[in-house]
Amino acid sequence: MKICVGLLLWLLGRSGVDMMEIPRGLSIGASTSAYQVEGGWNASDKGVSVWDAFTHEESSLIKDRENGDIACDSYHKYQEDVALAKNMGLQHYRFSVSWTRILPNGSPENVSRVGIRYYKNLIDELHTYGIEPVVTLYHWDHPQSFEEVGGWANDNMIDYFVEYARVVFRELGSRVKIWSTVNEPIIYCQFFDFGMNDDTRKYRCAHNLLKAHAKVYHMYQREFKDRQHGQVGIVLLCHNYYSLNGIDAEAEDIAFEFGCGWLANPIFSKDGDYPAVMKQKVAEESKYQGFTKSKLPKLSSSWIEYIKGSSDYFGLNHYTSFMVEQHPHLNDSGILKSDNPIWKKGVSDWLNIIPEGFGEVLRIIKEKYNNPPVYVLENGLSTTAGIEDLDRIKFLHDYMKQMIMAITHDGCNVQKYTVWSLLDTFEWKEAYRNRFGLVHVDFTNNRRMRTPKLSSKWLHEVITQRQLIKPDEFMKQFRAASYV
Ligand SMILES: *[C@@H]1O[C@H](CO)[C@@H](O)[C@H](O)[C@H]1NC(C)=O
Ligand SMILES: *[C@@H]1O[C@H](CO)[C@@H](O)[C@H](O)[C@H]1NC(C)=O
Ligand SMILES: CC(=O)N[C@H]1CO[C@H](CO)[C@@H](O)[C@@H]1O
Repeated sequence: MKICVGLLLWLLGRSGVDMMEIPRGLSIGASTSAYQVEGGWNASDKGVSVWDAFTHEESSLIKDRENGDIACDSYHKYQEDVALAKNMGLQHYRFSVSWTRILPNGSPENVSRVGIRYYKNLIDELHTYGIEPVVTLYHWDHPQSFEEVGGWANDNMIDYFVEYARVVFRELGSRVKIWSTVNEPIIYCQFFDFGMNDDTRKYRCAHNLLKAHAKVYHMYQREFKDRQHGQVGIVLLCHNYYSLNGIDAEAEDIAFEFGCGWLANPIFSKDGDYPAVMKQKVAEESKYQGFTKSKLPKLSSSWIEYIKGSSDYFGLNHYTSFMVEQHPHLNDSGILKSDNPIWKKGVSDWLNIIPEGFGEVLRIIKEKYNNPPVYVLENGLSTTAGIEDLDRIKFLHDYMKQMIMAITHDGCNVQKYTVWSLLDTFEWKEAYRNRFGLVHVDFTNNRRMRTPKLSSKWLHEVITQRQLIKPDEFMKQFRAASYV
């Protein structure tokens, strides 16, 4: 389909349809993560990560027995990725650094020059086109050797992470102004931690990730901030909740605190520490289950002070909402989650499409945490493979509209909006079935050919015109422009 972009712009500009403006200063970008796109799992001296080991050893637990050995092959095709981002007009690009590409055996004394070179090249390429790099240090792919001594349940991981982060800041920090420490720690601990699947370990895992985050934040302030002037934050997944009977606000709040609040409260609240309701409920349930003390580890008062405020922005991933009701002794929260049968879903069964929930979450963050700067670092829809992704355009439009209303009506301090994802990626246990990309990737072919979907053309128009273009308007004008 060949289109005349100039005409499309002209038609849209003239359409006279009342469209919402993109707030001044809101940066729009797209996101990926290392294991999900890079491939090159054994390129050069790269070490083995937990995801390399897991997909190779437990392939039966992954859809189609797939893995990320090649994924989108972004390790070799990063210039193509950046060109796609540039053609879309993206203002920032969020990606993550692979721990084992930088430190093949985990030791900070053994830095891979080839690994560092790869990320320097990628970042330089982004800067060439004026695209701001937003870089996550850890998106779940730590060295397998650390997993073998306990992974995130082992307190030593905290210092391993600090050592790794120091190398990355030293080597790449002059080129990067926005860092994220950890992506969605709770989700990692709840669903992807490879150890025993028990509550005690889950709480310990999150406890150590929280401390590791805070230590890296303070290390940056001490050792790099003066020279590099960057920001360091954390990325949390926050769902929205609606009580099943429509009146149980307590159920909604408990669900929020056991999800988003678990790590947001220690970092962003005025008093710090784990949420009060979480401390209380886990202590009660632990006693009920016969534990001699709470399964939730205690934060000492010095840790509480040290962790409080340890993030320059609130990195938010948001996709979905759930129904909730209280159910004593179900999990520690006493919350039963469900879906409303009338809700539409993405291809991922957890992804209920509820645009209003996005606005709710932004307002809750504003209220609970004193309106911090929010960088939305993931939001998007999974579909099946294909190029004509009208569902995605509608999803992005509807979610962005709620976000813009939260900004303009409610004063929420949202500064970045980032679509997950730039490309179709390896979606963890769902492998290549669930496609979140603005760009289609042909995983059946070794060349991993990339084809921009319709949504990437829509997003390009949104960014260049700074208008939230309505999906039907876009399609009308797009069809008109396609047929000249
Ligand atoms: C790297 O892994 C691929 C499988 O993805 C394998 O075919 C190849 O031999 C490996 N290369 C090295 C150098 O081990
Ligand atoms: C660095 O890597 C080399 C080669 O893999 C290895 O022999 C050496 O022991 C490593 N050094 C440290 C300090 O881990
Ligand atoms: C978050 C969580 O742990 N949810 C669990 C609560 O209990 C039900 C029923 O036992 C599980 O299916 C959920 O996974």
